[in-house]
Amino acid sequence: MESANTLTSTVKARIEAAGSDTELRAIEREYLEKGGVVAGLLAAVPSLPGPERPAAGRAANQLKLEIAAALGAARERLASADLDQERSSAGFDASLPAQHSPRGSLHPIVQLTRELSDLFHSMGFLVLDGPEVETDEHNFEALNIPRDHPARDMQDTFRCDPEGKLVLRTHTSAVQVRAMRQLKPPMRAIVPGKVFRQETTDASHEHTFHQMEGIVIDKDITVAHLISTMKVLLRGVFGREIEVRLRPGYFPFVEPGFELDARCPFCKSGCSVCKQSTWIELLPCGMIHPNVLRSSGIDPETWGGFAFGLGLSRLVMLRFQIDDVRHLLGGDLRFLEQFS
Ligand code: FA5
Repeated sequence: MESANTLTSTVKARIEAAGSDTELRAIEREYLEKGGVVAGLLAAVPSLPGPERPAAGRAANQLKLEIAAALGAARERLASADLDQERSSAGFDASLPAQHSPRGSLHPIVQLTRELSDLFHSMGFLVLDGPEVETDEHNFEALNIPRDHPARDMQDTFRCDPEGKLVLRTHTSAVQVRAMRQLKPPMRAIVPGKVFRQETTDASHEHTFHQMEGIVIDKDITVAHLISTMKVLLRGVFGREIEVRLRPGYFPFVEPGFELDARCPFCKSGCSVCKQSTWIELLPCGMIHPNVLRSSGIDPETWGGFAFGLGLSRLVMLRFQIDDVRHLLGGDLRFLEQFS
């Protein structure tokens, strides 16, 4: 106890006299760390006569606490002295504006994906994900597009292996198959995601772009359900009712298949966005083909449904009035900073 008491005053005096953090660190190491003075005192306690041990243990622990507190106070004292010195030295101007750290922002594709996910979630849709490297089976075969089917030419494919069993998915429709195999009908889901096609790029075509698949499977589903869901989608994106029309479209995994056009939200009598036609070709869709349901173990006699494949990148372009799809994934900060 005696040595603990003497030590307390010696070490406190040393701490108070210390003029730098390096000196404080040295004291800390000497007294508090493994093999230090306090550890030595504690190790000596068991060798004392029994009745003296509790008080000696307490004194050693008290010493430890007091040294730690004195070190903390000394560090604060040094920090505030540094600040005072900085303030009083020439060149410090408290009236200068503060430096702001640069702020990031959400990519427009992420912004729209989140909005649409919230919208569809509110209608009971799951938001699903799937792999970007896909099997040929999920991307084509199970979607009623067998090998050598001419429809494969509609989507130039990046192949990942010489046998062609793995591909970079050419559309989010591949996840339709995964959803149908893993979930039981009735089901509703959307799948936003990146897709890849080996094609020459221009202002409206990228080799890597985003789509959002939608799939609904239930009893007694009709084209009317499809149209009304698409109208809700467009109202969500453009903030008002948008007129739509269906034209026949061919996709092997839907029957009948459609191309849904939306009345141009930017003009009344024609503009560059709608190529003077007042209609914008927006999303392919259709009623899920019975073969596709069957290939995923769903009985087409009982269940039916619709699917759509929204060109998310193109919708982002329309929504934010972006004139070239290649800006989206170009990584140019001057472009991205406009969406903060
Ligand atoms: C498909 O990918 C079908 N899977 C869509 C589908 C789903 C139909 C469900 C029926 C039922 P398509 O190849 O047309 O279809 O592509 C869909 C959309 O992706 C197009 O309307 C277009 O908006 C967009 N798109 C296609 N190619 C590109 C590209 N190179 N760059 C940017 N967007 C593209």
